[in-house]
Amino acid sequence: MNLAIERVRLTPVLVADPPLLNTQGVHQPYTPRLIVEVVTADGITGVGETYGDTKYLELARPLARKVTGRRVSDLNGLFRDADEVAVDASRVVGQADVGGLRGVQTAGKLRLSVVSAFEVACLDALGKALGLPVHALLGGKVRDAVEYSAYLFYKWAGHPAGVPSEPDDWGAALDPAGVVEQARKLAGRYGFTSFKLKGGVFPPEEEIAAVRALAGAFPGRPMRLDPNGAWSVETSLRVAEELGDVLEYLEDPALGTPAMAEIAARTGVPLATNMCVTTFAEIPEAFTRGAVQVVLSDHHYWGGLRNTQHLAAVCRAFGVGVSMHSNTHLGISLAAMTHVAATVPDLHHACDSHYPWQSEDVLTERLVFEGGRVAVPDAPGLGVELDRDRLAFLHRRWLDDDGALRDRDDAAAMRAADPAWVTPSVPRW
Ligand code: GKR
Ligand code: MG
Repeated sequence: MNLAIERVRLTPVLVADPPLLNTQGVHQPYTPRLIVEVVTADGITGVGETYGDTKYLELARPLARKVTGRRVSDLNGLFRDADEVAVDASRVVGQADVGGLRGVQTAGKLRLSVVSAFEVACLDALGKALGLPVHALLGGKVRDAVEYSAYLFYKWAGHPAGVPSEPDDWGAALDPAGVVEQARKLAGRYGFTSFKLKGGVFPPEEEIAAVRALAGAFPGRPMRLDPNGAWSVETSLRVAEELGDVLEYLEDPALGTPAMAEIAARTGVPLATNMCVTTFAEIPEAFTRGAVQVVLSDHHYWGGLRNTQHLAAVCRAFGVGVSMHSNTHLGISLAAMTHVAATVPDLHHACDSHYPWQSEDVLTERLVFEGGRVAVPDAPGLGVELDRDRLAFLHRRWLDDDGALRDRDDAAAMRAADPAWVTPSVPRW
């Protein structure tokens, strides 16, 4: 068996995305993702996926050259290669994470976000070579299906007039009734039984009313509200007080570990984050200050599936819960999330996924939610197959773009509807 990587294919794509609102603006009509394929000397292809903005692509190209010849089983070597790839400092120093709302930006985190797709692709190839599913390479699944929550967004019916986009059938959701209707559709189509509302869009009173309406429509079901750090400490405490009886957790109510620690000290409502703990370096302060009770891992920026397992082990040691964050993604990443989530014993919260919002994919068969769960694939590798025609189609869209959409910018997308829009300063309320 020759497991050496003979070549790496990088395919940036633009994927249709509905007009989902967040505190910085609105999703672009098409969002960039990067598909990574590693091909072994034996002709086995493994696939991975990560963020597709220019800064990720710029780093993926030299890494692709560097890993050629390395065996897909040599994951430690792969990470050493990534450490040696230079990062353009202008890509990380002092730049706000405009589109992603994913916490600090460091060179290390950028590298991890890129190498994670290579790691997943290597595991996929290795699994195919050995006839084993990825979860088996990670130690074996402890569950047969992984639970996901309904990820609710305030949303327009469509992108602004004149902006090229794909239509969607979800309708608008701009008030409590609209949010409940969206939740009913998501629950009806996919069987979700817990609900997360992306907040930070409207004044807190309106978002409190929406969560109350959800709790009324789905009594006893876990609810989450995530304003991406848009609130002050006092506002966060007020929301916690008003929704404490229905919230499973409040997610990133305010920005930064000190603010989160203060809120945590003054409320019994658990706090979750994918913003103040996004790297191992941020753990000591946050955990010793009791700032967060649940860390939402994202295998892309935490650096892959094994690092996600390491994070889960650290969380376990500190009695902190772990679950999963999501950003716009395709089926390759959903499969990767599902494999690793299946191996984490202490996963007690349904994971996030944007996948229901993605009408397009690069797979021959979409992954399926049943009863809010994705069955853990037992086929070799990730258990997914690339649809080359779809990949080519979405890549062609990326090639044809004049550059306007290749770097996700939710504030710029918002300006198509509101030319005066600027990214709100935080705390917004
Ligand atoms: O997709 O608009 C969005 C989200 O706000 C996303 O960018 C966040 O990273 O979903 C994420 C979160 O939980 O903060
Ligand atoms: Mg979040």
